[in-house]
Amino acid sequence: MIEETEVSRAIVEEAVGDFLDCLNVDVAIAGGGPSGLVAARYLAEAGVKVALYERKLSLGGGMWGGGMMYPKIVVQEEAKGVLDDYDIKYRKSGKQYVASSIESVAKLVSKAIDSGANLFNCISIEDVMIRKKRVCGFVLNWSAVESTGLHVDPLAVKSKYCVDATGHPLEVCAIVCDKVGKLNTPSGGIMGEGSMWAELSEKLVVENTSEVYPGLYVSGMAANAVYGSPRMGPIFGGMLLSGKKVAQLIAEKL
Ligand code: 48H
Repeated sequence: MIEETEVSRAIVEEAVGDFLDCLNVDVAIAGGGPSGLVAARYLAEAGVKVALYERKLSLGGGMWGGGMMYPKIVVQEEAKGVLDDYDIKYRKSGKQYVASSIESVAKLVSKAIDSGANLFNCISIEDVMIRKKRVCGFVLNWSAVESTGLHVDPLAVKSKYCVDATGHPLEVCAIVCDKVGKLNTPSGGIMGEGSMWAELSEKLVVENTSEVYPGLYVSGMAANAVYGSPRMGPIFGGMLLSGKKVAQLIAEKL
């Protein structure tokens, strides 16, 4: 027999337990697109306690839509090993590889979960905490609060390192830049995303994956947007490699 109030209790108790378990983590990631999901998986596999917060109902970010909603992504030779590591099927097409965007998202999410990373959806990062000139956690709220514009105060989680994996709008870097005025970029600020140049962009997104303020790393499209590098269209190798790199950089420091 199913008792409705027992269903309610089970859901609330479990969900609150998961939230409480992540009040203090090693790494908190903003954004559950490909770079954030890959970072979460490799960090968790390295024994790091990681929590990822995604604003939307579904994780996967801009990967679902492939190229102009044709549900395919392209990955270059350098990142083929990451596809293999996720058991994502692909076909060679010219010099590159093509995979299903839907299968890719499903497997990125699945492997992140299997690795032990804690994934939260429907939560938006709306601010950061900074102590002694170092980012030390996220301030978060339900996305529904954000989208309805209700005046509801947020809650906070602490972490040794934070990652901005919020994609094009690079939201966390923008907040930090606004609060402290200076990032570790050539201009000291957010340099803005350049127009499309796939080959250069794919190289730079990995190079740009770095600590942009003490305690705050940037990965994926946000890394190119903060450093003024170009966009690349539906090529996702750089996102996968950037997620892997940010995980390695942080794991080495912990
Ligand atoms: C919580 C947030 C917040 C917030 C945003 O856009 P994404 O897919 O980002 P990446 O860098 O992993 O991948 C980029 C790729 O999808 C892409 O856009 C490419 C390759 N573009 C090339 C081109 O030329 O256009 O995912 C970011 C995620 C999204 O799911 C957002 O909903 C989420 O972050 N997010 N989550 N709190 N404040 N802001």
